[in-house]
Amino acid sequence: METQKLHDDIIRQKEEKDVVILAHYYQRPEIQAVADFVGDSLELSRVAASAPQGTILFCGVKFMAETAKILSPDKTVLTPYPLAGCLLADMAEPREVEEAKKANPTAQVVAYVNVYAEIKALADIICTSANAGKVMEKTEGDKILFVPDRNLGAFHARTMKGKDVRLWDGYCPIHERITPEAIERVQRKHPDALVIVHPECPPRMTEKADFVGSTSQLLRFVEQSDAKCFIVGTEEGILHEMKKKAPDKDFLLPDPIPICDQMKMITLERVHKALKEDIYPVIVEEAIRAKAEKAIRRMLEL
Ligand code: CIZ
Repeated sequence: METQKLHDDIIRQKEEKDVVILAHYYQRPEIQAVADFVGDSLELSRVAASAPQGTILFCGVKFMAETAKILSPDKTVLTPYPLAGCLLADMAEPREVEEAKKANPTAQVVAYVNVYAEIKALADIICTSANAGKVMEKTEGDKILFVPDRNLGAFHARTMKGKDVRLWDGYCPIHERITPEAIERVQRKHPDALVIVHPECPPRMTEKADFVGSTSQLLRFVEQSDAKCFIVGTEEGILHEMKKKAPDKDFLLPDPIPICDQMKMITLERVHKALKEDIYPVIVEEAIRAKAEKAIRRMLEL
């Protein structure tokens, strides 16, 4: 089916079947175009929990759809493609985290939302890239085991006074390649552009950037800034929403362009099929779900 027909059929079906479609900022533009809400993983999970529809079709990677299911256990959460994972989330295995907890019995485990349900269940508290600093600061005790993103953890550990922060050795391979060199190749032709990057980028990049923030913080920044041109150091899908929020501004990407193949596994054809056939339901074992929910709720209470 051609793109326009798929689009129209998805809109018709979701209304007929009373399904809400949620899409992450890193999704393809045509997926964002059929979504009822576009946001970061936590914003979308909150929307999922309060949505009147009984079925949520979550267009994002596995840990995001799982987070929605953890917060909305009584709803059906569907993912258009269950194999869309996260290379960063894959870097923390439950057994390894259990061992690290045993080796650091007094540490509070702060897990970035970019982990699978089993790791969320092992954590004391969850954080997002928008609130990691606040969560770390408010965590009880003076020792933190931060899982799994060493770059996000290091970015906030710098300003953490009196806390011993142990960083897991994980990273997002897409953000890891956003380096000062990747920015400079673009900056040569656009010397006046502001450099704004995600905290998953390596420290030598975040140290040099004009602004560092999560997806929602980057979006707010470009809307409010007086600058007219930005080099955006995060997954390229964000540009779709940036252009909507600030249509009179210019947005450039590092060289090479940061593209997450996992995010891009969600296609219009797969969304169409998922809606038509009511596939694939996200399942999280109840014992794990309940523990993971506790760690997420602790963050929400802060
Ligand atoms: O939590 C999210 O949605 C991700 C992956 C990043 C962000 O900055 O929002």
